[in-house]
Amino acid sequence: MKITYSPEHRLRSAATELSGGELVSPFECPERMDQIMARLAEVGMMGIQPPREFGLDPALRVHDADYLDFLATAWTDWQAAGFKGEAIASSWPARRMQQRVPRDIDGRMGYYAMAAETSISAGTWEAAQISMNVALTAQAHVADGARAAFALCRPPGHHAARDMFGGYCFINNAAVTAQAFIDQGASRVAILDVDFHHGNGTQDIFYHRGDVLFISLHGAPEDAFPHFLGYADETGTGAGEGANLNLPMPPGTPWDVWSGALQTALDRIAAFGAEALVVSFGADTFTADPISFFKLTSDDFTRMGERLATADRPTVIVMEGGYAVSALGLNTVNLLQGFDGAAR
Ligand code: Q9C
Ligand code: ZN
Repeated sequence: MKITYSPEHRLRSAATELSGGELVSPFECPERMDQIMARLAEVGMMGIQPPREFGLDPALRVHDADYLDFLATAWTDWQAAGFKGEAIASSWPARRMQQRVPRDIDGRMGYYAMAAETSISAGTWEAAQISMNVALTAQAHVADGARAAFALCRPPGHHAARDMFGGYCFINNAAVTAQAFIDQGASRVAILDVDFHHGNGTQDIFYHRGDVLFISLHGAPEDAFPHFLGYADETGTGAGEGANLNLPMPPGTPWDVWSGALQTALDRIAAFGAEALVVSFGADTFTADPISFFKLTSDDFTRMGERLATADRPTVIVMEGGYAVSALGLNTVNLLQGFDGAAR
């Protein structure tokens, strides 16, 4: 398994997350990567590659230009407005309101945010671009013939839509990766999202397209963030009809139920005839995750890796969430070892 990583993820070091009416230290923190890097060293998974520079063109293939311009300038504009804290959205173009981009930075924050927990801070935009480069470098390894690669991305990406940030995400690394396969000539690519949360951003980006199959296993929207997308009846539209599959599950879901949904997903990927597989991997399905409600064990992540390998496609695994920080290294590396042990 090729692994790509940059220590420059630390440029994303927000001080605040809005959680339960308080500003808390963010769940999505730099220490997450330290735990994974330490476990990789412990098991002797070495030869970790730094990212190459790809510029902004790959991001522009799945995000709107005005959205990326906003991300590039939001922190500067927020500071120029004289605000003391990190940039946090507080008003939205909600039901029966105008969907027009305001001039004021407070208004633009709300226009481009899909949730308020995620602050924009110094270095966020730089880290998001580096995270995308980490994913694209892994994609290049697989495009060059590697069986699989792991992109140790931070910040994560799957909640980032065509024109929205939130859920700790800014650039959709998995979407950029899938689009890179398409732009290099693949006619069908599958994205399998096994993060606890629904990959609303990835679904949004590919909902109208038949060339990218999106499948998500996640906490049901009635009970879990992002709350407003991820229902089973969202099946795609136009050319994308039938190329979106949501498999929501209730609180307390254990491996024997979750793995049944995984098999449904793998069967669909085989039937679709995907030429490459992008896995949005979050370890927040773990039983001790502080913000999630599935019941997977550390050993279940080994089984998950084994099962993902049975898809038998060139595979890029992209890091998304996982907030039980002290177990994150074990759980993530279990997944990689499970995959490597079963891959042909
Ligand atoms: N009080 C990812 O796993 N809501 N994002 C948190 C906590 C946002 C998760 C509520 C969760 C976002 C990539
Ligand atoms: Zn998640």
